[in-house]
Amino acid sequence: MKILHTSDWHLGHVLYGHDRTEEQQSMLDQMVHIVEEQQPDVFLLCGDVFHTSQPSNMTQTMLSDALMKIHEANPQMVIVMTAGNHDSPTKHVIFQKPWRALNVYAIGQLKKEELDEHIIEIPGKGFIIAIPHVNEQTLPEGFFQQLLDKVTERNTEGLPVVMTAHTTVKGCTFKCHEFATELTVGGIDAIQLEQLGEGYDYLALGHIHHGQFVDLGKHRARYCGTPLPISFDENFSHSISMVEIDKHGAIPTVTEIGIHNPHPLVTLPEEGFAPWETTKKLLEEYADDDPAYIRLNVEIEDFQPVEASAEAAKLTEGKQCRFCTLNFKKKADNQAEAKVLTVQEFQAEKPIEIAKQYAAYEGIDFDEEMTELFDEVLNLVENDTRNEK
Ligand SMILES: [Mn+2]
Repeated sequence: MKILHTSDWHLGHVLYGHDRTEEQQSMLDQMVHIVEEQQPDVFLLCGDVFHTSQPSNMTQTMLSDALMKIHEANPQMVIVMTAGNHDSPTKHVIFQKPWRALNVYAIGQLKKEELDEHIIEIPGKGFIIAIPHVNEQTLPEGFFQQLLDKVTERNTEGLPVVMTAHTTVKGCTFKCHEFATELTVGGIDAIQLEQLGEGYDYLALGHIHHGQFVDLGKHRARYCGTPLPISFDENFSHSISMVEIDKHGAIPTVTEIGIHNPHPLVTLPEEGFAPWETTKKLLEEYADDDPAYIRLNVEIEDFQPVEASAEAAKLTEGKQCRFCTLNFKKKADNQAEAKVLTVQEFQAEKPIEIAKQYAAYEGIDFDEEMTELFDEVLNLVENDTRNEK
């Protein structure tokens, strides 16, 4: 079975007030072309079809036109489209019935009582267990395993089994997401991969925008990532994943097919931060005919430069690029922040606090890992001192 795995299209996404229809249309055209060339058996769109639960009329038309073309590029292909946390689960299924005429299965909500609604059998090819974004709290115990067991029962020919999910799996790379922690990304709490059950040959994941395998070495569970960057922090390559599985139990082969973005998201300077005058110069020198969205990373001494946004916008006049936003970072003023301690104060201070002050003075980020390492060293030293006594 050959599967095209994609997710997180976020159609209708607007970047700092700039309309992205042109890029999104280009991405959809590339999808049609890939289907035409690759002729997959299944096309999986694993959630976050739209950026908002209230997409505009134009955005909805863009999706239905694209589905039509994707279908025409390979009419036998089964298209499975699940709702993500950005989609409205009820709006997602409005055209569920007419879409079936195009071989499209739209899955919006969890059907606890009608498990078969989630199982799509492709005769002689394989099984798809299609699960949209689900709320962990309301999920019945062992739901995923229940579905997998049901398919195992039906799968007498030993055909490949593929499951979809739109969620955060513990241990994945999520750095491109704002306000994310190990425990929650994009408003979805991380769950253990094991909670999604056992018995699938490939788990097609959506939600995390950085493409990656989440079970290193096994190559069975994967985020395909966004085909177009949604934020400036998604500064990695964007693609769809072409997955091939011979039979049930076989290891899938995954090939990434790149999606070209005609309007790349560019940060100036490329690495780190630079003073305002330097950043302005970089923007001024940016190629006139290079269509891109620009973010400026500016290092400041004390105050943000007055009218910086207006000045940056003015510098892009006559250029193809569009100015989006400024990121300010204060230059670490080490001397001023250093605290002077008396001998008594120094002796009363905990070693970790002194280490933290030293790190701040040197401009070193004293993070969780540093704290752990410091505790380890401190333990060793304390043990040694005790032994010597
Ligand atoms: Mn998303």
